[in-house]
Amino acid sequence: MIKKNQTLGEFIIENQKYFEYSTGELAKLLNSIRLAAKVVNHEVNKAGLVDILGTAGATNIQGEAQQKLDVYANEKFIRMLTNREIVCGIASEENDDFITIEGQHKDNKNKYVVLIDPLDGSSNIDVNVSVGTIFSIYRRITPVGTPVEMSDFLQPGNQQIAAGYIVYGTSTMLVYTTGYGVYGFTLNPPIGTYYLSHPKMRFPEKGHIYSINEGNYLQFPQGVKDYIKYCQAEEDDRPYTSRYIGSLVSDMHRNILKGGIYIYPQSSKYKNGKLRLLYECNPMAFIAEQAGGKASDGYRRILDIQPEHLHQRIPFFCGNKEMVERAEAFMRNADAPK
Ligand code: AHM
Ligand code: MG
Repeated sequence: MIKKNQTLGEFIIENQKYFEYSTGELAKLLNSIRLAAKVVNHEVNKAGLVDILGTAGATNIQGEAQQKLDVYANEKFIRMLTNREIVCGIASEENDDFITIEGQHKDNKNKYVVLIDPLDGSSNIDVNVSVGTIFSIYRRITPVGTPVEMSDFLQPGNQQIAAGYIVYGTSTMLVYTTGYGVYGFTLNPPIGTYYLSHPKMRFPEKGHIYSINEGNYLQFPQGVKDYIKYCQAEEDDRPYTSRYIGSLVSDMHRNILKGGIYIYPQSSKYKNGKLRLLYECNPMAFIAEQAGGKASDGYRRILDIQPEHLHQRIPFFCGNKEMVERAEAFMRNADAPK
């Protein structure tokens, strides 16, 4: 039964019966994510106060400067999941390779792997703009009790068991799905408890927001340019509102609640878009579909794409079903022989 103001802990326990393979492991896993998120939230909140701002000097595998808080969040999530011995492998956007959790206890019978973007949008931290964590959970496909392999991580998104995000915004929220709808919980900071505040999150029937980095307009494919012009036209219920935070979690969260489309397309600069299929697009696509929306690379359903490597990028069109379908139609039209 769904009771508003239920705590996340209660909700996870009460609803694990809906989870096909449940043995309590998934509940424990979600619990660890919730705990790590609290710790990271605390650190993100005081980012302006302590000397933790700025780059850590290292660059991640994509050659981007890593912020200190990325490193911090990465360590916290990995440590929380590793110490509690509830997963058999972790892949993080911040690590070149996946982590095998097997050596420490050879009886590791855990079934789940976690893929995580520990702090997405981190270039926004030093200007006090919301950032987020994105996670995705799969059941391993190699035999339990053996070290995980690459194939456990390179599963199409339609195999996800659960996915979610945490938005460190004006309030901190954890939003997740296990394939039975999307539920949002808001953190009450003094008590440190998340309460169910957004049961059964759904995109509104019609969306009126488009979110895209329009500064790159000239680099976009013709279909995207045409769709932007469609959004801006003074016809029917348009022009739509343009809103772009530049923090995927926040842009998606707002669009689910208010109705809109998020696009990070391929461009002359980013041939395959910028976002990562495994850490960003698949979990967001699962959540979007569970909220009645749609996610596509402009042509194909994101969740049906077979990943080829851990840090693969993919163009991303995600939001209200009708808006994504219209954007896809513009892509097809632009490609059609004239
Ligand atoms: P990150 O994983 O390095 O933080 O990059 C992902 C972020 C998304 O949160 C955001 O939507 C996008 O990059 C913004 O990119 P841009 O500044 O090119 O518009
Ligand atoms: Mg990211």
